[in-house]
Amino acid sequence: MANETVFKRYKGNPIVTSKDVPRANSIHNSAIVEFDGGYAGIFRVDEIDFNFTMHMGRSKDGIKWNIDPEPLNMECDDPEIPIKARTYDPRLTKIDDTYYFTWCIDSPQGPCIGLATTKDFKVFKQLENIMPPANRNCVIFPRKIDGKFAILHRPSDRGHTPFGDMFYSTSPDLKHWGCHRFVFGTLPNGWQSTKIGPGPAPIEIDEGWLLIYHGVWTSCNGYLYYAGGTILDKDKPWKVLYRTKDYLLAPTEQYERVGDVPNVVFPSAAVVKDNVLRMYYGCADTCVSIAEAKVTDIVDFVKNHSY
Ligand code: BMA
Repeated sequence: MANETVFKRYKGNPIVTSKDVPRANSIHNSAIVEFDGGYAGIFRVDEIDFNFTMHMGRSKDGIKWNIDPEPLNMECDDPEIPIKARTYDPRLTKIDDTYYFTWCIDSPQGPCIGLATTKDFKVFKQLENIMPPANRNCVIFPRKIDGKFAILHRPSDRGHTPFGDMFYSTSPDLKHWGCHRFVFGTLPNGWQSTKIGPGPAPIEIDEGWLLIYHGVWTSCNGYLYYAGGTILDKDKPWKVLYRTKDYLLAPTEQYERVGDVPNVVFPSAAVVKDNVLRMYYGCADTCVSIAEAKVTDIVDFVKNHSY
């Protein structure tokens, strides 16, 4: 396939389309983890009335999915926390026996970041929102760092955000977030020149944290989304050790080129098994696909194709 650098696309892509949920206009940018001998997913479903909802999905092999026709329900002890608005772009992280789930909420004051936990993918407990508006991308690290929960996130605006840098923040209790550190921003003249944002939960490797992120550039016809890679310092993850000059994946296939938002690959989940990383990514805001690469090959690529 065209322009493959380190990732190889699955021949059966896309693996999830609007056919998988009755009221779906499109299903894309979704979160997937290994769970209970198989896989669990929280799928972004843009419905036919253009409400954006999140639906639970289950799969034995991570490729063929059964997705609930109805959006998932969350419990919350404080009625002031849930905001009735469109929800989208979930990310999932496992810490110990709990799955932490962040997503974007189109609140009346602008996009903000929600947080919920689940242990069984049946009961979801919504907690305090992690970030107030405007912030559109957030993912939690898979373990505490220096004794605190840690996130990467991307402050934004109320619209389609023609800018965007990545920040690191920590919390002792998932309620109070601070110690904000700039991680990295855009770079001129290329696929990551308009904005960047965190993708799947960072993966711990010997050298630090491997983070797959999205980078966006603006052509005369609008935004194009690419996947890039970076290695962050293990103890101080706001320090960037390597960052790709060449992209890891670009929209080149028909299902990435053509859709509701053309020319988008949006990495949103990664499952690692036996040194193979399977990346789940949204395609053209229309469907979900997968691509695989050895973790060691991705790390080598990031190191050897960096600034
Ligand atoms: C994300 C979302 C989408 C958007 C997409 C590209 O940040 O906000 O609505 O179209 O980027 O997949």
